[in-house]
Amino acid sequence: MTTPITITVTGAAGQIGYSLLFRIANGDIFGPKQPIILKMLEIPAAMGVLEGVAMELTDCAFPLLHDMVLTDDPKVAFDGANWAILVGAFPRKAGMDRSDLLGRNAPIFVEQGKAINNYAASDIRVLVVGNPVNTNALIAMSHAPDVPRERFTAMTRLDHNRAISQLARKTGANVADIYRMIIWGNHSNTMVPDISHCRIGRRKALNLVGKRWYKKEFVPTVVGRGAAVIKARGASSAASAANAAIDHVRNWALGTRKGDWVSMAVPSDGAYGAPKGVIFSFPCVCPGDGTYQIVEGLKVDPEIQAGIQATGEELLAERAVVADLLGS
Ligand code: NAX
Repeated sequence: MTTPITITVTGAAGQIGYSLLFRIANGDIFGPKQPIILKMLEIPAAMGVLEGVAMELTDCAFPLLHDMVLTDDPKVAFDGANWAILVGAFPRKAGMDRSDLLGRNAPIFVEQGKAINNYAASDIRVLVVGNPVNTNALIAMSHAPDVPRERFTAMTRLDHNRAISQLARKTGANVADIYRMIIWGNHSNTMVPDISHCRIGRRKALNLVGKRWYKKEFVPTVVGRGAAVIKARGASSAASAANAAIDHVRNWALGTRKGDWVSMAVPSDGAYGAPKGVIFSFPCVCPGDGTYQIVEGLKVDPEIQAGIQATGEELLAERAVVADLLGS
């Protein structure tokens, strides 16, 4: 039998967890032949709810779900983990600004970075979903000095998927025919959705939709989509966020499609004028062996370049807020 993959999910009793766990157990990341061990981390107060989620996972009788571990101890949760999806974080409450949220959530990622360093499997790969994702991933990475830095990533895939869907709706194309979308930078209002390299079949997307639509409709819709979902649903995106996490990990593990790339927030090496030493969303190609490469050599429009600069500055400011909490 194939050796099971151990996947740790934090914040497992939350709303994203409730969509994510069932899809992972169903084989939506690694396919129908790969058994899975799910390790689920929660805070003590949410362990009762997590028990209920685990009961439902049991009741699904997923053939691939080899074992489950429910815990409030990061050591137990990350022990032997091959993949970690860090969803658990405190949500932003009324009156909190971004730096309050950073300060509130940073200690979670200090502790989890250390536990990943000390207990995870040697091939551990990490996706951070809990906000503010880029800087939380930076904090965790900085406390896991024995794990190669490129194993820490943060999620801008929901923004990427939202952007593809908006473009598909506008042009009448199928989402599957849209290639080479980019989200640059921070998963925040400064993110830079970029369609200047997008192709729909053989045609350039920008020629089909025009720059005015891109600026006046597309960018505000993509950037404001999270808030629009909250307004409509009374709760933040959950199933679509879980879906994006699955897309991110699946592509990273099994590869991106030929001729295409995906947006992943990864440690910046200064490519495209992004600041070094932050976790920045770039177009990435994954060959299917658990690695990724930032796409090189793209010509960047001056307005997009200015956006890359601004979102990079925001990430540097976030890093400054948590400077005391960064490890090596
Ligand atoms: P919920 O509040 O429903 O669930 C979060 C769960 O995390 C709770 O059950 C809580 O008990 C748990 N938790 C808190 N601290 C923990 C810790 N130290 N260890 C383990 N678990 C812990 O939030 P949910 O809607 O599931 O969202 C989770 C996170 O995803 C939030 O930070 C949210 O802002 C972020 N999102 C990120 C998105 C992205 O595109 N990157 C989009 C969706 C979402 O907004």
